[in-house]
Amino acid sequence: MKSFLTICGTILLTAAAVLASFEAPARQEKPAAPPHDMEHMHHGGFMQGGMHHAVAKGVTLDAKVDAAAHTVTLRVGPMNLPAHTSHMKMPQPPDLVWEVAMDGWLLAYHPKLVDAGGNSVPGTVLHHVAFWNENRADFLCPNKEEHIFGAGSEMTDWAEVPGYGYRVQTHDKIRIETMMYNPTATSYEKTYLEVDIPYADANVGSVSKMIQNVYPAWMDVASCGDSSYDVPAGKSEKTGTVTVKYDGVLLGVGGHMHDYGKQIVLQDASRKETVATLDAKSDAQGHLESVPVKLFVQEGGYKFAKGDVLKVSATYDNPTGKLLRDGAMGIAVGYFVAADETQMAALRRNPKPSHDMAGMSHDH
Ligand SMILES: [Cu+2]
Repeated sequence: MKSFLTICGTILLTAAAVLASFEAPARQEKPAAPPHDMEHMHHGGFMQGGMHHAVAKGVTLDAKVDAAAHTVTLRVGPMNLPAHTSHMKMPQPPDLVWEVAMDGWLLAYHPKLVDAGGNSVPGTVLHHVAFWNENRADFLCPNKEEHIFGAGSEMTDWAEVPGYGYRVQTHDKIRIETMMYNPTATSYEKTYLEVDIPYADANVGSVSKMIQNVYPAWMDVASCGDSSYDVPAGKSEKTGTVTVKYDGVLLGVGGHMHDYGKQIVLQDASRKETVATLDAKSDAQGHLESVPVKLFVQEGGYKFAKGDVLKVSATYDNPTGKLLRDGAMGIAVGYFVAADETQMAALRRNPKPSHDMAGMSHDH
């Protein structure tokens, strides 16, 4: 299993994280496709490649609330994962929706893979998982839904940042996109993805009153488009910008890249300052192991002003000698705290009428 991105057992590892599929539902076309393909329409990159995933049968979402422990455990499965199967060949779980049953804050996300007997399964078989709040627009890229959590095979653990949480309301619909693969020589039967989510209840106690809202900030070299892009052979760099529309602070920043990723740099171009330079860790073959996290919590956060243009760049060094189609992503990921919380209320959207068309019916 690849390394976990936990920071020396301390509090902070912000959102930092390294995520996974950030292909947002940015595709706006409404193609007439057979129903079994619909779940993946919003994976723009895949569609562009003219490729379709088969949908795995019998995969469901179970949400178990442990009220005493204040933890929700989401469980996606069972999934059968034959050895040596690419993500394109693997039948994939459909998009599944978790309807939130509490009013409060999600504080952390702890993903793991297990088999039916509860034994752990290596994270290498998770291509990515992504959670999207269908009831809210992203504050940087309002054409996308709010992307609240993601992880790839590095199984990034999003640790709690004490005093901060992601606000949810009863009936919020969180769409869960899961993509599996199995590059290993071992087949795994009846695999489950579990994500433990500690939460705080808004209706209980004084503690919850001290929690500040965070907004996940995905600062992508693809700006507000599809996150996947082609990476050429050899060294390459891709740069994008995104404009901050609210005053506030960034609590910390991590990054998400794919194999052969080298570095992510986040700059505030308006201020001509480098916010963070994150050097990826890879194994000898260039397979990505982790991207570090830089925290600003101690200093009260890194200040962003409304109108600031953020510049993100990602460098890759692809040793395969060929272009890797949709092989790269470059995203700086952090938690944003708004100076004026009331402005953020405008990001709330009306729920979609139906989930049969997940990813297709976004009203951009
Ligand atoms: Cu990715």
